[in-house]
Amino acid sequence: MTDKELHDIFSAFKAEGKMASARPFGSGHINDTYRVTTDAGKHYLLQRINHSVFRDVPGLIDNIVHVTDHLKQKLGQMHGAKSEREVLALIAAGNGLFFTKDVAGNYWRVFTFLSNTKSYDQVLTEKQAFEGGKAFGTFQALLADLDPGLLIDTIPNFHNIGFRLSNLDKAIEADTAHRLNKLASEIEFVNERREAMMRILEAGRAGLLPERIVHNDTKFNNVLLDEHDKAQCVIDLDTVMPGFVAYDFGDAIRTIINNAPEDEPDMKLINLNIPLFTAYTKGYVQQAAGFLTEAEVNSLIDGVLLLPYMQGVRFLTDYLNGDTYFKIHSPWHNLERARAQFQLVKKLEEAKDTLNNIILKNWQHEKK
Ligand code: ADP
Ligand code: GN1
Ligand code: MG
Repeated sequence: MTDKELHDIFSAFKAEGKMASARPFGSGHINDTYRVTTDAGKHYLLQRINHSVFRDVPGLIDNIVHVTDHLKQKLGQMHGAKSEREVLALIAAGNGLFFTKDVAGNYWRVFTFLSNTKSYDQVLTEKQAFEGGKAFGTFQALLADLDPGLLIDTIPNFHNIGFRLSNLDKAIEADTAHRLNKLASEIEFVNERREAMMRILEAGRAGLLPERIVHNDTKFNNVLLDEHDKAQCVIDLDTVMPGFVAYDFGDAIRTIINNAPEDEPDMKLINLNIPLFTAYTKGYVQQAAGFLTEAEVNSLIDGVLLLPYMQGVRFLTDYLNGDTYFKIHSPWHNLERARAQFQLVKKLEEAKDTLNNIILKNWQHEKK
């Protein structure tokens, strides 16, 4: 995008001042994000919403309005909370809506920029992990009384592993990008675990796990910490919709417990960091103990195994489809990502009992 184009798009929003500069920001795989500074010295976050991923952008924006209004109202009742720093705030466009459409048909939105915050692709300290757990636990707790009927499914079947596996099967069948050869071991890895990975879905279908409003994209760079590494704001609300708490727990752990980045090509470097796992679990359980059922607590470990597995399946599918979904930095990026996720699953399988004991110990401690 040129500065002129960004300037024109930004001027559709009721921000303070005109765009003085814009620079690409963050490392998200889906939306295009820019940090805008205005001639009035204010900072904003301008985003092009990926509408091939999110098919109903007005519905998605409505979801965010419902969720952020509810969070603001709840925080308003809490002593010491600062809702303007702890909840994302959309800026209205001149059309009265919270988004605008450019001449090419792309959707854009603007949030106030939360200054003096950091988002980490990789967690470095137990304090960060603990604060992340607190942030996502509080997020779920505050939304526990929002009517799920108000929200649309922004991506239907988002964490439905049956759906994700059937998409992989279709991609294998079509082999559009002619990449199927050399993937035998990855496909075998997936196949060996198909049934085991259905546990959460089956428990949900049997009515054993409640559907709640959850975040659905809790990788660690979707929580902002302040300059002292205290939790400040949960961001990236595009996938907030009904789901199971184990999905949020598992997706967060996927990025926290891994000593290496999500796309680490060297398998030897993919190791588990148990202290970071323990710290996240402690922060999460502290905030969530008030609403979690025993069945949900027992499902968290299944989420820890499922989410990296499902993420690997999604990366592998995208690789086979010729990289149509996730942003990539090399032609083999999605394959490297898939392999790294499967390696993480192997490590998690080995440590499953240890991890579950940590979850249960923290839960018992909070219930006392
Ligand atoms: P994506 O869906 O592409 O991941 P995000 O909404 O997560 O997009 O935004 C990308 C990055 O921009 C985040 O990881 C974070 O670093 C930063 N970010 C997002 N919203 C804000 C905000 N309101 N203030 C400051 N930084 C933000
Ligand atoms: C995407 O948007 P971002 O980068 O926070 C993806 C998540 C994946 C993640 C993997 C809407 O998240 O589901 O877990 O990449 N978001 C969507 O890094 O598909
Ligand atoms: Mg993000």
